[in-house]
Amino acid sequence: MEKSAALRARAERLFPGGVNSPVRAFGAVGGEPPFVERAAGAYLWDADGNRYIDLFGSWGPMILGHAFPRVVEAIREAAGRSASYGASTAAEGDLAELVTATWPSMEKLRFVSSGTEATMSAIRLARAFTGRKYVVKFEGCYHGHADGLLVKAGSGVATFGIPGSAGVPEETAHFTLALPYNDEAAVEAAFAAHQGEIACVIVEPVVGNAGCIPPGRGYLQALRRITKRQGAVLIFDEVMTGFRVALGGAQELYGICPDLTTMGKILGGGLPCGAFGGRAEIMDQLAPLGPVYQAGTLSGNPLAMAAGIATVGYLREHEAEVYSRLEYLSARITEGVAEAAAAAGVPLTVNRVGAMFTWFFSAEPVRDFAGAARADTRCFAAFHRAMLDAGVWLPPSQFEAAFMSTAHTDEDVRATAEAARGALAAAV
Ligand code: KE4
Repeated sequence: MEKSAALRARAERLFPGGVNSPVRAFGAVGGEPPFVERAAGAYLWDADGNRYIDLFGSWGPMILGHAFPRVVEAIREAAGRSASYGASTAAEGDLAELVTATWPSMEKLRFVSSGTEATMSAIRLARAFTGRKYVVKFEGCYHGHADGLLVKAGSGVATFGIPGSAGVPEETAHFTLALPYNDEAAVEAAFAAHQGEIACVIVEPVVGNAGCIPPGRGYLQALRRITKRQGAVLIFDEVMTGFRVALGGAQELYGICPDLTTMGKILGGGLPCGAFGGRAEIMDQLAPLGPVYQAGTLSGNPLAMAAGIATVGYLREHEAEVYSRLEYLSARITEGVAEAAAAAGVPLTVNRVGAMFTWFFSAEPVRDFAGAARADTRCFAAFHRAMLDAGVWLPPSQFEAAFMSTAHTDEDVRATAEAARGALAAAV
């Protein structure tokens, strides 16, 4: 690990914490994060030549595996025509049509360069459309790092949010209500306490950022019913679930039509790309048509569009094969580790929706953030380190989702279960 160590030493001189995104620093699991030099298919190689089975897939985008030939070729071809123009292109419409063809709620959309931009813009739009200020989010859901979304729950479910990060003014957090997930009564109470004041409800329809937490039966339907009755905008944050849990995302899986949807990750095939979209009457409030300003130098970037068209195009052309393979592999890999945990007498709860899942070190079911927080994070950290040493790279936090790709194989499933048997012995 000497090359990674040298790279880390330099990185720590250049970047706060040596990283360009905090979770990469392994703060939640300890140990020294390897520096990745290349990846192909289901595997990462670090600067010292060690190979890892990749179970976090760049936090979701790499659903076809790394360096998927059709995606690489599309990026290469687009790059030869320049990386960016700052002008409109056919490619933006080509990717948008792939989206609208499989996401009927997306009557109109706009591309941005990250999930954070997508959610930040969708909320501004919802506030303008409704003329209201308050935003409801849920504990354990992460929607990027815009100020108003870095908010923790206040004392009661209907009380105002408190800053979840330094630098977020109380005045900003005041307008965000952070409620418990999977709790319909809490949403009713918030609307009762803030009649006519709540602009939108933003939700991860399947939570990935507390670890994977599926919606309870009828929960998403309740959010749709309540927001419709209250005249509030329902925003599905499908940055992670989009094209992941189904080609049409969680809204296809659970049969819900949100007013706005945010996307990212898989949409750009690994390049910087996000989008927000939904009802045309809401989207048409955006400049230059309407009064809501939103903009981006690299929005609709030609290389991101090319990677997205190649990725989403492949998913559409091979939908049945892709999602049945992801379901098969994800079921087998989660069961394999669960069996190893049972054999080792280690309490483990598996939450999974399609090819996103989490092994919670908890004997209890995990249905909300409070449940996730009861997991044994020390045990998870020991498990993570032992799995990494055994060549399996899990997301470095109990509160993150793991992801499979179509490039993973039965051998990867077997090797992961074998590594888990050893790692679980180390974890207890
Ligand atoms: P980005 O700004 O990181 O592209 O997207 C923010 C975002 C929005 N919505 C959801 C549901 C998300 O999961 C994310 C970002 N996810 C994290 C992983 N949990 C990104 C990894 C990181 O922060 O480094």
